Amino acid sequence: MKIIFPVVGAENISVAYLSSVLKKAGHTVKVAFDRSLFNDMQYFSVKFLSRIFSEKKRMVKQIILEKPDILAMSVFTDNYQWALDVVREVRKQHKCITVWGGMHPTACPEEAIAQEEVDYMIIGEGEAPFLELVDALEKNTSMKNIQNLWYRENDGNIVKNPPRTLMDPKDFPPVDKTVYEKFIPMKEYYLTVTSKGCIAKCSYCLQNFLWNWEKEQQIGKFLREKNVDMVIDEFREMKSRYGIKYIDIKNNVLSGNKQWMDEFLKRYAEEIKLPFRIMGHPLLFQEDLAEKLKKAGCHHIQIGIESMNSDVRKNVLFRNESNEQIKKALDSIDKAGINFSADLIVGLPGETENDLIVSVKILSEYKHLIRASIFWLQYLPSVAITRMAIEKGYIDGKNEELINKGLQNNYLSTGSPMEADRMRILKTYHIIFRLLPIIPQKIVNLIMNTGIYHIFHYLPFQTAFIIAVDVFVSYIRNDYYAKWIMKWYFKQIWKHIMGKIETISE
Ligand code: B12
Ligand code: SF4
Repeated sequence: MKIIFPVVGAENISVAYLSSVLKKAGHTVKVAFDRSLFNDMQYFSVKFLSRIFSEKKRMVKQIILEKPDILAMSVFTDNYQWALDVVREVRKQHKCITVWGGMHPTACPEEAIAQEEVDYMIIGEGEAPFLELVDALEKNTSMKNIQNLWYRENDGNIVKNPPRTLMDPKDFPPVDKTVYEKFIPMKEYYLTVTSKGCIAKCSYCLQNFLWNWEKEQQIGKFLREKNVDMVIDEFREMKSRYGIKYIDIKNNVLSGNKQWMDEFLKRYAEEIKLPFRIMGHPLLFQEDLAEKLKKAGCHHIQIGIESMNSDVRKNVLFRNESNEQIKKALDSIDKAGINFSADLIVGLPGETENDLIVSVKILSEYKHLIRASIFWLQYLPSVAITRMAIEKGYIDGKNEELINKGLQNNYLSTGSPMEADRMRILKTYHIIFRLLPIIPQKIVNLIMNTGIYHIFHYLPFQTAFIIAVDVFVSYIRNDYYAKWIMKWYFKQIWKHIMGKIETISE
């Protein structure tokens, strides 16, 4: 069968996994890519520019020309409306079956299956059930025993097959990166994940939902990691195929296993020898991990701090690390000499301006902080913080509907709805955080103690200013990741102007 996965904004790794399994079984798989510049749900969000640079219509036209049997939608909350729209537009001119999967349908299955754009829906892991579904569609056989599958029968009845056991990480398929060759310059930036699950289950994160759901369904172990051989083999292969120069290991956290990390870092340093970027957690850095990472060539650590108010962290975010542990982690990274970015969430219930001032002052101590990344609290469906916010009346039923329909602003722009005044105050801090990596500590203290920073409150275009500061600071601090994205953006804008945007893979 011919299957097309429409993808928006950034590379979607799930699709690369599913593609390799489907191709191995003899199906034709393509990716239709909508760059969605300036509304990519990943880097920038500037509405009026996104309209100018939209390529969605061109992508839809291309899908129709390809006449797929199946449109396969990999859906997270922020692309849910985009996905519904793509199916509607394609089906106006080409009738095809749709199969939906991914984080949003798994977390909000009732919402998704109620849509007429959804024919079949796979909750949880998709590799085996998708293959079984395609087989059943081809042979016109029963779907009753396909675990993880939900579908609508002719009489409108919804069949909800039970979930299946989670995959053993040894059986994770190889990634099929060929579907992205036309769109992503893999040579400069190779994105990968080597595990599923996490060492934590923070209240605002989808891992919170997955942990509860997988436990309730008793379908297996939450944190699963590929073995070191599999990971090194993947990197070696991609190095020789694409000549990759930089690897971003985007696992929720690098690993939950000290032995794995030791073995991996040793072999990476000997066999791969490329700069790499990882996701860290303060609790991983209580011993000598930072030094080991440095020795292995780690170039950048993205670490979640989220808030320096320990009560908010514990009771609202369900994060158990103490302020001392956070400082110890940052000290060790700074001392090892690895550049790092610190993630913070703004808009948290219970967090005060004073807490933000404390965070600014603490982060200003670190020489190797090259980015303080601000994420706006976005209530995701089916996670603990969202339930808590509903119970406490921070959000009402109407907002819950927006959440489940993917209609909130994402956490790069302004997150879940909040009062305009509060948003303006938080944007003021957003600017300060963004400036931190280029201001000496003494000046930061002066700015914060005298209150001069309040002038940012009166800036007419705070968002534009934030973006400009971001670009400037990324260049001054030589932030490889941010610079790569900007370079890619310029190229895409140029291609758009020249009418040379590609929207369908080979
Ligand atoms: C790597 C990663 C990224 C990478 C790659 C994106 C990607 N989707 O691959 C990058 C950095 C680009 C990214 C960006 C974003 N991400 Co992200 N990302 C992840 C991360 C850490 C791993 C995802 C992954 O690839 N896992 C490996 C794959 C193989 O497993 P999987 O995702 O579970 O996929 C399986 C099933 O879901 C299913 N499946 C998936 N799609 C489909 C489709 C069909 C048809 C079928 C049948 C099955 C199926 O089968 C897959 C294989 O088993 C997850 C957290 C997590 N662990 O899930 C967050 C996560 C998916 N990201 C999230 C978010 C919010 C984003 C952003 C919107 C945020 C942002 N602004 O940065 C952007 C979106 C950008 C974009 N335009 O796509 C959220 C989504 C929450 C939600 N409810 O939607 C997550 C869950 C993290 C969180 N906060 O909780 N992300
Ligand atoms: S540590 Fe990060 S990925 Fe893990 S549960 Fe917390 S927020 Fe999610």
